[in-house]
Amino acid sequence: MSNQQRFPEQFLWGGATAANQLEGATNEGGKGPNIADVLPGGKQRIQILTQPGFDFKPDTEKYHYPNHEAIDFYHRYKEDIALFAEMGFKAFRLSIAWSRIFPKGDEEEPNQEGIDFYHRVFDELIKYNIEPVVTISHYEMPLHLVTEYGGWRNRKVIKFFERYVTAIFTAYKDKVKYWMTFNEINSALVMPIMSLGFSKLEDPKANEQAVFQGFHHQFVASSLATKIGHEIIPESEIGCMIIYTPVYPYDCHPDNVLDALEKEQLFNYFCTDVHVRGEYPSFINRYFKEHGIEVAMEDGDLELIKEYPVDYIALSYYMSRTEKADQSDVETASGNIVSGVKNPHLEASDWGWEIDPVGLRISLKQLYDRYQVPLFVVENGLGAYDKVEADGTIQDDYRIDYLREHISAIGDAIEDGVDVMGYTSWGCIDLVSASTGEYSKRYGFIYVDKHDDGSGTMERKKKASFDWYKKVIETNGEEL
Ligand code: BGP
Repeated sequence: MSNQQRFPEQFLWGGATAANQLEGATNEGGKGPNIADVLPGGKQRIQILTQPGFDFKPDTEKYHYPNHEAIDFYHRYKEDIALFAEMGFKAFRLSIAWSRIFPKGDEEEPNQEGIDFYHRVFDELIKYNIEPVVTISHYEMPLHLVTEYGGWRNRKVIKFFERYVTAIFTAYKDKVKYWMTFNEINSALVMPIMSLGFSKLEDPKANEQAVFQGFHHQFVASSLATKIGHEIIPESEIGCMIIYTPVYPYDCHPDNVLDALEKEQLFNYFCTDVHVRGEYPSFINRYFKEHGIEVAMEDGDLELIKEYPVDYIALSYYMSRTEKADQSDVETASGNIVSGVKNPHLEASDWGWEIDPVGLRISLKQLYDRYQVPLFVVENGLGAYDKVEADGTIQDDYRIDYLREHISAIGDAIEDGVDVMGYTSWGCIDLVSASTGEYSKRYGFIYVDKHDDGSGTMERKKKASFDWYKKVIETNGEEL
């Protein structure tokens, strides 16, 4: 397939990860526990993420989420980065674990050992001309801020976050240009525990009140990060990060079209409108009124949000979503992150995530039409069960097919006039899954010999997709 010169010269090809799913070494280097450290893997995890009223009493002894070990990037980063360099990565997205820098979250001074660790990682990336792309907060709130402060519901957390971003911008000002504030900020609408640091509340009304209050604090915090980041690193680019799932109406019945539009406004555009336009969108007023939500704000909050919008939008894209106002007569798409109804035109992954490459082109066009700021696809990929063959190879053709179609859709969007900065596929090296807390849902070009029962050597092996992606980068997306 030829896609000659569809991708710009400086396109940031690479892969994406998050500290809690990658590093392990949970108790090393002075790191404190964070929210991800105390979430167990398997069925119990999904309940904790989504079930209202889960009695959240973290017990670090009882809960053993595999991120205690994850894939041990903390000790093996040199080997892993050398493999990324071999694939020709131009960029590597990683997150900084807040609790490595501020172990409890509310200290005055940062933990030097934590600062030093990321210096070593960034130096290693720079050695190979790989641009670090840093998520400031990726589902990793220090546990103390969760248990003692109630997470982002508490306005005091803004101050702690301000200290954290000041410390990391200052430390890494000569090494990191690309930053993003909160991973998948809008995901709190379905699972607040990961990003806002509290379990879904039993009473839906109280839950929504808490979520939107948490959002407001994060919006203020994000604007402060943009302000401080630009002061300390004038050439920095600081983005927001959302999970984008275009919402399709089930059919052309006007009620269904309106229903899909409203769900899209709330899930896809509420957070980005505030982050990019610097204003709460007018559609939210009616929603707040009908749901009895009153967001407490302080003087100067709205001015700050207006003055310091983000520079670009980073997005994760895994699936589209189909909605119908009355869902009583249709099958639901229960595997999707936000369920909706089953789309009869789409296949799904082994975990029920509906696969829709055209949806990625639609997403990019929709976002660019609305905001006219650069877009960065920082997550996309296929979670699958991989098999090591008798000869030691891993033939993940299904992953290559998935990625080829999605990258091609980005090429189409670029030809449509959309400004796309780069593509970092999710889990470029196998790591722990965020939703299942297990190793068996694999995304990587690099296989890691580690299994859900705790067995495995952690040995790294190249999958068939490794050479394929290397070629994609080498030809700047011409050969897919
Ligand atoms: C996103 C998260 C990632 C990641 C990815 C894949 O929602 O930002 O942390 O894990 O999804 O999801 P999962 O690991 O659940 O398959």
